[in-house]
Amino acid sequence: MSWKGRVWKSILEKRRKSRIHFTLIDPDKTSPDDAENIARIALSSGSDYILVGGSLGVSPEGTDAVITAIKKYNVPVIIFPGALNNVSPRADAAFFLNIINSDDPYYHSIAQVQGALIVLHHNIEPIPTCYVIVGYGGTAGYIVRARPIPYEKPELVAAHSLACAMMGSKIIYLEAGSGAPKSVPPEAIVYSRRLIEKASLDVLIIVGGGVRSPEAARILAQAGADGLVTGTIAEENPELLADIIRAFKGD
Ligand code: 1GP
Repeated sequence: MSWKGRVWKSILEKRRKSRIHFTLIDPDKTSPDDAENIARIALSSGSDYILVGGSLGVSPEGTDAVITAIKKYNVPVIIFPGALNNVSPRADAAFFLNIINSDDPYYHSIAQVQGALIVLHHNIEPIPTCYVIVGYGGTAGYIVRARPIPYEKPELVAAHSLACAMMGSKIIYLEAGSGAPKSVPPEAIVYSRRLIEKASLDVLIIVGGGVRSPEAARILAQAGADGLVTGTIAEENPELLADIIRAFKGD
């Protein structure tokens, strides 16, 4: 079954019932066989969507092969592009990114202009997403020339989130970077939510990077995150994934 054109609607429907978990698979680090295995574990652990993307070494062929393997399961696959070579016609949807704290104009307009035509021609559902890089930032932060917002400045994260919401993003993705030593601070979510509600705007806040324990996931949920993205844990400690998802969803 194709999810094309129905992914955003399904995210909203799912959120009405529960918080949402996304499993990130990096086609550079994961073979198609491993991707299929991770997707199976993720879905049986309660994950809702598979994100596919990476910042380095990702080829169009590798992305296609990984998505084809995941598509054995009836799960929406969303591209989370590190670059245009992540955009695959096999994907159902794409986080169409505005990297709000990149210092590089390429990531504010040219990448979107180039990507828009590819997304349209491949009939991929675009989900306008504002990407806010906090603290560690990781490889993604380095590659996109982000100026990561210090962990100690949650009010600055919130000001970015408010701007994202005012510019019409449907999702705000607060990113500490894959493998970050600590996740985005919970205050950043609390303050973001407060400002966005004050402005009477409606946007989902998802958070990712460095979440390795149920306790860390619970703290982010209690702070008001709508969605959690994890990547590394499914590769390194898949037996922990179900507990992390349960803690985040509050089941
Ligand atoms: C990276 O936020 C994601 O974009 C996932 O990070 O690999 O640390 O779970 P982890």
